Amino acid sequence: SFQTILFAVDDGVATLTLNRPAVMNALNSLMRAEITQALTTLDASVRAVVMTGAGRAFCSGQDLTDAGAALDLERTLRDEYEPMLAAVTRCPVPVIAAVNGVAAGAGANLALAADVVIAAEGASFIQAFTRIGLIPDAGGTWIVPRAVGTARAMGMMLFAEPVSAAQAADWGLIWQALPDDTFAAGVAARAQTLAKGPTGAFLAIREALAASSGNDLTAQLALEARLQGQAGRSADFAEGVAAFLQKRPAVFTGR
Ligand code: T3D
Repeated sequence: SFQTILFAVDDGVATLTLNRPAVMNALNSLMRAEITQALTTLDASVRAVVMTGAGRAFCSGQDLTDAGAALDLERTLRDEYEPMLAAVTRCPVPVIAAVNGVAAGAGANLALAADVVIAAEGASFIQAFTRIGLIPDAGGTWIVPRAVGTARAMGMMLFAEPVSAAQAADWGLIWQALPDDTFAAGVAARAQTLAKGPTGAFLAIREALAASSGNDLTAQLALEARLQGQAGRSADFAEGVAAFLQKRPAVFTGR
């Protein structure tokens, strides 16, 4: 079992809760390792992951009590942050970040690495790094400008101000901001939809969108053809078409 996260599976959905609420779920080495381990050893019954935070924050980023001048940031990023982010972006099932409260520094970028980000209205996203003399890491300089454009990315990063959940949704940084009182139910409903959906198609969509910014249209059409070929050979496609013709809901198995 884990020390810095909670991990529970229910009805096809694994919920990974960052669980150091006294420090706003700051990331230390052990938490990075535990997140990586949990996401790379999922049981076959799991068909969606929800990542969230215990207490009033989602995650406050790097634990600044372990930082100090002695910390080799380059090594930590390569050996600990990169595997953690890869475990999210290459997770074998879709990942929802359920941002229950503030997401700061690497905590913001951990959330933004998920396939779908749903935030409670009281939550905010802070590219906090310049407050301590650093640059955004954990993928922030890749993902944020693609989502919101360079002007907004620069503003967020130079000024390190909180961007509210509503503003983040408006800008296209996240999928949705939900009222605090319907947040948990809204996240659970989305997680069930993903857990009962065509997993292979979901992962192929992730792959296609991730590749799109590095491809020209010709290359992207070729990628779509390859991925759609694969989806077309799935049991879920056969079931989807059969269910449509029989006018009943499809029962997808993720195969
Ligand atoms: O290692 C590397 O390779 C470098 C990687 C860097 C990646 C990064 O993430 S750098 C950015 C690190 N994070 C930050 O700079 C954010 C620091 N935290 C904050 O700015 C604020 O705490 C928040 C905006 C997140 C929340 O503010 P607020 O006012 O709601 O709460 P608070 O009172 O500041 O925090 C509550 C407690 O959590 C407090 O402890 P206390 O006083 O009750 O004992 C605070 O010290 C602690 N805490 C919050 N963030 C961190 C933290 N402790 C350690 N590390 C933290 N990041």
